[in-house]
Amino acid sequence: MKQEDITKLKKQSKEILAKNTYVLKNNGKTHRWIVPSKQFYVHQWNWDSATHAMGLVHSDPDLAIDELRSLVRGQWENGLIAQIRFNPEEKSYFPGPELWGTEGFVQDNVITSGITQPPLLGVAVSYVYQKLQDRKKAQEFIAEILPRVLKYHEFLKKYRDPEDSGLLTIVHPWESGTDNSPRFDTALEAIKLDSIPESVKTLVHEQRIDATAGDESHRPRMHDYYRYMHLVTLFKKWNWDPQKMVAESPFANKDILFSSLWLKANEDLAEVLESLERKEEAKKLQSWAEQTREAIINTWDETAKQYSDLNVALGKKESIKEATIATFGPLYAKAYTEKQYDLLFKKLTDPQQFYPAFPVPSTALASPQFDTARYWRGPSWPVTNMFIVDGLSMRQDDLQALKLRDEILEKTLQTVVDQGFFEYYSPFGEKRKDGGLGFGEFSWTAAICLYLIERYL
Ligand code: 9WN
Repeated sequence: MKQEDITKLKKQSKEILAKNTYVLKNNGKTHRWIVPSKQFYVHQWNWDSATHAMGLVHSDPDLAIDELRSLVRGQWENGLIAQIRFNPEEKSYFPGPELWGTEGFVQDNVITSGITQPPLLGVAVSYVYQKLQDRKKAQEFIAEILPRVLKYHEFLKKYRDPEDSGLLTIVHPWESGTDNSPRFDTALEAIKLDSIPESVKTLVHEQRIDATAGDESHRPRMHDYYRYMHLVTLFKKWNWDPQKMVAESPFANKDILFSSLWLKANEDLAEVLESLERKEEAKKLQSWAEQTREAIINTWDETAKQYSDLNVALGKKESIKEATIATFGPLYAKAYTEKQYDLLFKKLTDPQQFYPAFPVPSTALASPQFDTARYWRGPSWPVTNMFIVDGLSMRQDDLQALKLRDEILEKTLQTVVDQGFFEYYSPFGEKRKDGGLGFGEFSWTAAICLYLIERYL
């Protein structure tokens, strides 16, 4: 990459993150957090924030700390750190705070949604702790944040892996972070549209704004949204009972990507605990990580040559064979046998599946469900590329892996230079008239550029 492009990318990334930062003064305290994009996502999102902090720690460490501090501030009594922490000054996202019925769980005046997102937070906390140059600040940061993150991990282990299998259950596609992925289609179709109350459909019709704020062909379809809101309405009726949500939700998925991030977060946090001489806690997290590693490896499907999610809704146990980006999550967590790695590598570099002009598409090109523009059904995303780049780079003596890493890294950064800071991009590298796909001026695209440049260039 040209040095001038790198310099420009860094400058623009910082500007986008600054522009998307909110400052709120409350009871004499100042709170700051970053929204994903002012064009639509005007609140704070869990796994987005983790990437924001990882990108910012090198250039604005105080903002990186504030970002994580603000996210964990809304932690529930039971340990949940939610998918969305709502911004009291903004009304324009659907479903907004008034639709979740979570007021009873509010801590410190922060209203949140009632579900979670992939647990990248632990990875971010460890990374920020490690990279903070001011070590006194690092110790204060970790003393403040670590108890909350550990409590969140206790929540996830207790409620999302009640059978102690090592694989974590998500109860809503939004919890996967890859919301509209075709790997959820069959499970969602089992929720019959005529079983969804008319009031829910009307609400979606009247209030859904993403498809008008953005391009409808990039967003989920109406029937997906009916089901998304149906699940929210059910959980609200169950007063967000975490046990019931897993046992009785018509959508429950043992998710490979979510579990991979869980594994990586546990290992990274175990290292932090180890360095703090908290050996017993470190051992516990390390053993959770090992258990998950083995469980992920065991989901390998020899025919599809990939890891498989498991539909566990209402007592089912159906292995999901859709070819999506989720199968590369284990690269990031080093959860593979060497034989599996070789097959994964082959899949990743196959131009018919996952290696078009701008890899890595969120759904295999050959899948009948592939769609160039609709979110998580085909487009390439910087966040999943970051996992793959980091995952390949863990293979220290493997020249082939490192070469591929450099190529994906370069293509990711170059695409942002050529098309701007979008939410996602066409895997064929084509540019639309205004740039990439989804919403623009996107924070994690900016943060991931900063992180990748800092780590690899
Ligand atoms: C629902 C904020 C979030 C990301 C998700 C992405 C999208 C929300 C939406 O935006 O999801 O959580 O309304 O579409 O799928 O990964 O965290 O950027």
